[in-house]
Amino acid sequence: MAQYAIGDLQGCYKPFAQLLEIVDFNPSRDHLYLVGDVIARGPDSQACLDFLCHNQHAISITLGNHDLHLLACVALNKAPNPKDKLENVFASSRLSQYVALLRAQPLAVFLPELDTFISHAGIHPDWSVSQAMELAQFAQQCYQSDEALSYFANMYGEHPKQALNKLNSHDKFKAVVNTFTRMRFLDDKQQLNLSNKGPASSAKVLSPWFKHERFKHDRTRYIFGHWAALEGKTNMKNIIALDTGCVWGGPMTMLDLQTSEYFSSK
Ligand SMILES: [Mn+2]
Repeated sequence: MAQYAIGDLQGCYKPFAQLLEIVDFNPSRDHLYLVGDVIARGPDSQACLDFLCHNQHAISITLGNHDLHLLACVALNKAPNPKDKLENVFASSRLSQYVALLRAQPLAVFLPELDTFISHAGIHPDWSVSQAMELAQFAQQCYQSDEALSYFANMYGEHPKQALNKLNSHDKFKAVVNTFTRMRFLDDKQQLNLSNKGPASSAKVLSPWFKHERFKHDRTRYIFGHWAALEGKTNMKNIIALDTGCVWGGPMTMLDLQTSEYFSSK
C-alpha cells in the first residue's frame, strides 16, 4: 500500500489523472490525501468530483476554502462565483453526492506512523498537533451538524482576536476555519493576516506561519497547499508546500509519503 499527497487540484483534472498514472495509483490498494481546494477556477471541477466520488474509499480530503465555499453556497442557496467555473457542478444531478462527499471530509489529518500532519493552509504555531486535531474535529462537527447552515452563514470574514476558549461556537468555528483554510501570514502577535497573498518575502511586518521558531525544532512533517505564490518552496525540510499553482499554469505536485519522492505533472 502506497500513500500519496497531492496539492490543490482546483478543477485541473488532466494533470491529476496524469499523476495518478505516473505512480500507477490503485484505489483498491493505495491511499490518496488531497490537501484541499479540489475544485474551482480550473476547467474541470466536475471531472475531479466524479473521480473522487467513485474512489472515496481510497481518498481523504482536508477541506480548503473553495471546498467549504461550495458547501456554504449549497446550504445558503447561493449561486457560485462565475470565476469559479462551477456552473455544471451546481446544475448536475449529482450535486447532492458531491456535497455528501465533501461534507464527510475533515479539516486536518494526522498520520502518527509517518509523524505527518496535513491540512489545507497549515497549522497555527500556537497549536500542538493534538490541539489542532481537536479543533478540526470541533469544526467538522459544526459543518456536519443540523445547524450547519448557521455556521456557514457566519463563516466569512475576520474572526475576533480573543483566545479560542473565549469565543462563542460560531466565532470559534470561523477562527478554526480561517486558520486551517485561509492562513498565510501572521503578524507579530501571531494573529492571521488574511489579505496578503504574495510571495513569502512580500510582507515586512508579517511572517509566514511556518517561519515561527516552533517549527525549527519540530520533527513532525507538515503538509499544506493553498499558497501558490510559494511555488512549493518553504526552505524547511519538514514543511511541505504542495500547491505549485497548477491552475495558474504551474505543475501539479504529488508526494509519496513513505519514500518522500516527488512527482510533477507536465
Ligand atoms: Mn485555498
